[in-house]
Amino acid sequence: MTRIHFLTSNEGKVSEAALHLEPLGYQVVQLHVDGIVEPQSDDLETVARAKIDQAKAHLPTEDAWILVEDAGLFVTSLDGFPGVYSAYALQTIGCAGILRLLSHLHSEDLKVESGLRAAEFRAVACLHTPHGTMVGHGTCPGRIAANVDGEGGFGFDPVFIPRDLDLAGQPVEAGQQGEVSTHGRTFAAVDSATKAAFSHRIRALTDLLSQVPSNL
Ligand code: ITT
Repeated sequence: MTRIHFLTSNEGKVSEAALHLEPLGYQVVQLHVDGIVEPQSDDLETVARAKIDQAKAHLPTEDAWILVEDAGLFVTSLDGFPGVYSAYALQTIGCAGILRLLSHLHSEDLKVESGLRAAEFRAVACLHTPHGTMVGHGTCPGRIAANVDGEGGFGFDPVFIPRDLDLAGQPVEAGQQGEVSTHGRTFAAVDSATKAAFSHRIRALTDLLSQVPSNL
């Protein structure tokens, strides 16, 4: 099994990555490095690459594979906020704060897949190997729930409802019904295998792995 050192402070991200990568033959271990600085940037890839560059000085072994994955929640009617500031927004205003920021919307808009509540999770995964650095991107379109819902997951999961998926696993248009659905429940109200079918993180990792040469 190839071991992947996942540089992150977030155990929820490690569990989701491990659930996906271990059946594919990768062992995922969490890597803690003190003093990693996130640059001020409005671009997830810039942040992920900067973290990889800093981590290179702390490789557990010379040929280690290091994974960084940066994600954020982008709310359309808030011009993409919290986006790259998601970690800070979660610590300060939290899920309830996101709901408050949208509380001026008409109550009818809470019921339907309203464009006003549209949001998406985005993730960029960056893998450093001795053979080069690869980057994968993933998104998960959806909307912000009317209320906090569910006990599972982490971060903004309790306020995010993903769009349904079609038979090919692709998100359908906003407001359309698909073959795969959380039936209006948030990511925090479904099990981890269900979240994985929709997840920006899993999409970013899949994109990333498609670039890893098969002879490595
Ligand atoms: P590291 O940077 O140490 O990896 P982090 O928790 O800060 O950990 P991100 O920068 O990727 O991770 O995420 C920014 C915020 O967005 C953070 O508060 C997460 O909890 C939240 N977030 C990321 N992915 C999420 C997901 O799948 N579901 C819910 N919230 C998520």
